[in-house]
Amino acid sequence: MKIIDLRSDTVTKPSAAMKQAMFSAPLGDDVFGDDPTVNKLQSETAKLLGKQAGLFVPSGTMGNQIALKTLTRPGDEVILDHESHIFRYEVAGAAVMSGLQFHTINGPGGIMTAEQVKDAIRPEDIHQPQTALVCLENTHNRAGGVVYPLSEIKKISALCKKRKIKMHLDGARLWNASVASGVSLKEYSKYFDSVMVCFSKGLGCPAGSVLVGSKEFIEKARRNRKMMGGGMRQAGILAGAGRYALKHNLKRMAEDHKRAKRLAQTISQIPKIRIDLASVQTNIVVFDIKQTGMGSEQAMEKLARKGLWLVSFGPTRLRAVTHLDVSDRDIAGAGEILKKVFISHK
Ligand code: TLP
Repeated sequence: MKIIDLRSDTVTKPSAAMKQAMFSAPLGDDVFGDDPTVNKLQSETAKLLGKQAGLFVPSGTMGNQIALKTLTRPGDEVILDHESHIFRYEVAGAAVMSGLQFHTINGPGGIMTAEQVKDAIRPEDIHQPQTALVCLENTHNRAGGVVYPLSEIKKISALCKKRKIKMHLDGARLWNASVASGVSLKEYSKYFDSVMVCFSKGLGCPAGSVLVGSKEFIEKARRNRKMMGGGMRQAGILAGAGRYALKHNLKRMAEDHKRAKRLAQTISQIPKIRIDLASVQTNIVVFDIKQTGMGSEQAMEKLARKGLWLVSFGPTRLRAVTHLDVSDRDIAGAGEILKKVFISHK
């Protein structure tokens, strides 16, 4: 049976051309700083995002955790959305590795407003922790891949500058935000002290993320990367995939976004499924099946039996993600399977 795998954009496999780029990448020992392919990917990414320097890391999670550690001191407080990846999916790493306390905000549709951030900043008071950092996520995964409005980012940045609070961007899918909105990567990054971008999601690489910021920030981050065990040796074999992806897989993301919209349209026509079409702005489709009487686990099992793989985003919420390895035909097929499972279900 053919499987249509929409669990995540992390499931893509490197294409033959990407593998060729990996095989032929010049290599060196990156802990000594002399892998030429890693060095190129770091500087190319930093340039794209308008920052002084970059650091190649094995995963998005490690990139976020290094940024948190580098920008704070133990006992500091970090403001972030209650549905953010850093809060939900990073195994409390910031508490364990950096001694941080999280102050979560329920941002409407994943978007914390400047007003909410302002209310969450701690006053000068010896009883209270110090607010050191605000983290945003763009696109916002659990909110359905929504693009963070630039106007709100600007307001939060102005507030943080005034209060001397640093800002980090989880930009695992910043590429998608930029392709969808037309706002440049540089413009989005300008308001942050550090930005993490992933190569292993919509760009189709097997692994790797890059953290960017000032030279001084990256020097400190390099030490923290070593401490966390993320100093890799001939990592150019992975960075080679990243360099290939920047050239060939960035602009085509608009296709993934079109396919996600098409899938969302089909889902919106299935009675009893709730989907907010306005939230489908990039490559992620989140929908609620509560009224069908089925739970996520049961639905995923039924869908999988017919060849469609999704993930659960809650007891009655499911997520589908389009990516490089998904075709128009797959999207049509996924729509048919969803209709069969949810319309014939009593
Ligand atoms: N997200 C994964 C899962 O962990 C949920 C996915 O399938 O979407 N930031 C954001 C916004 C992410 O969505 C992810 C991965 C990460 C960071 C972490 O990246 P990795 O998996 O490379 O550690």
